[in-house]
Amino acid sequence: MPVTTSGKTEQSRRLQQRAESVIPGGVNSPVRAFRSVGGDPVFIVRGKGSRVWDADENEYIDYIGSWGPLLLGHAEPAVLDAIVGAACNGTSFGASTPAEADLAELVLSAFPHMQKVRFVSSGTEATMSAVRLARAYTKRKYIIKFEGCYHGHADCLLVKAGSGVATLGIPGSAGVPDEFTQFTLALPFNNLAAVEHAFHKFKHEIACVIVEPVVGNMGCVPAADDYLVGLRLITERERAVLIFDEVMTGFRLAFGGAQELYNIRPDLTTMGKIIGGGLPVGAYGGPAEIMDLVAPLGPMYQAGTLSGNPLAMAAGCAMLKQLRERKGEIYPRLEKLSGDLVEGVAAAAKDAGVELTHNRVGSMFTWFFTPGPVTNWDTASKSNTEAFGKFFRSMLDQGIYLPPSQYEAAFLSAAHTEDDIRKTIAAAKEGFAAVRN
Ligand code: KE4
Repeated sequence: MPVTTSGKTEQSRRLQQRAESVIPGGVNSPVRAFRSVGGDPVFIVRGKGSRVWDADENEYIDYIGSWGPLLLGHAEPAVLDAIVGAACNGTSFGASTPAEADLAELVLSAFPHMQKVRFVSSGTEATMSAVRLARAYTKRKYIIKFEGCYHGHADCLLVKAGSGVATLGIPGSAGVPDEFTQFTLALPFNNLAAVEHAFHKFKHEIACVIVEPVVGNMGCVPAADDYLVGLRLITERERAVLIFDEVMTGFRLAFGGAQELYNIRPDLTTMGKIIGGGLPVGAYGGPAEIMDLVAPLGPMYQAGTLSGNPLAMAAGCAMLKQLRERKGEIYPRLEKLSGDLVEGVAAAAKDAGVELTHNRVGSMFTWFFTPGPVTNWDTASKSNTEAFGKFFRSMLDQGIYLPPSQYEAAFLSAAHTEDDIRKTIAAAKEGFAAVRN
């Protein structure tokens, strides 16, 4: 199916001006503002499969996929049917519904290390709650996170964070008193010696280590060999909680997420994105020994008006049932198509004489405008973001919608086709020419 772009942007520009008058920056999440790539944000009006259309009727091959949730592509029929069916019975009750245990059982079937799971409405809520739970369980104060990793915008985690914080080049956030982050240790990713040093210095005071097992939020950065095993061994020895933040990787890298792919058992797992099928769902889970500390069973409080919302549960169940039934087809296809795409674009960069390195795990990937290798924030942040901006805008003009930041992962869906990949590689050749000029 051809990608049709009118090149017009008047409607999106008009909508942006209107939005800016009533919403900070005209956006409800900063990365959508295109601040690091320049130009006007596009306003999307609909999506289907691998494609989205903006207010000026430009069509795009979409590699954002709502920042990860849409592993099956936009407007997946089974998910839509589930949402409509649930909505006909009402939208929210503030009471327990059968669908919550339906989704919980589906999640636990894919993550056997988890005995119980609690649903919330965002990844931020999931990680914030998991850190609170780790502190309650260990009765310790300090937490370890890694530079360039992003775990949502809870105060204690907005330290040297990736994603939109890195995109905007801000150290953390205004409004977070030093006292709120004094117990947060931000260490370099892929460096076990730094973790050992921290545990030596703060012996018996560190509640948890929270990590993206494959980082998406400084761009895609895989863990070095034995790094995750190292974190597991150190946290077991030190009796600290290991939290795998699988908000992005859960159900994306495998049906059982990164912990299946790398065969590592974390203590707690946080999730989001895919488990909501595009509706607001987050989750945190782990062994009953830890999870039973969560109110009303235990003293660790966490709550939410729309937690377990019936429409979100229905969408999540439909999504995960599709993945469970089709995983033998979906994950190998994602691996093949993603590999063809990432290698094809990298070859185009080489032909154009543009310095580029690429990281990919399954269907999440990033092309970094730096010679590389990119293994942590220090190396990722050496990327030429001006060159990335030129490439992004050229690709957008050609109907290819990449994440509007060098420090974000791009995503492929099961709805993408070989023809989408061919078109994207062809567009990249022009994109690299734009970078050269
Ligand atoms: P949310 O609160 O945005 O649902 O989830 C926070 C979060 C937690 N953990 C990981 C690993 C995440 O990637 C995220 C959110 N991801 C970003 C994309 N890099 C969301 C996009 C945005 O901020 O608009």
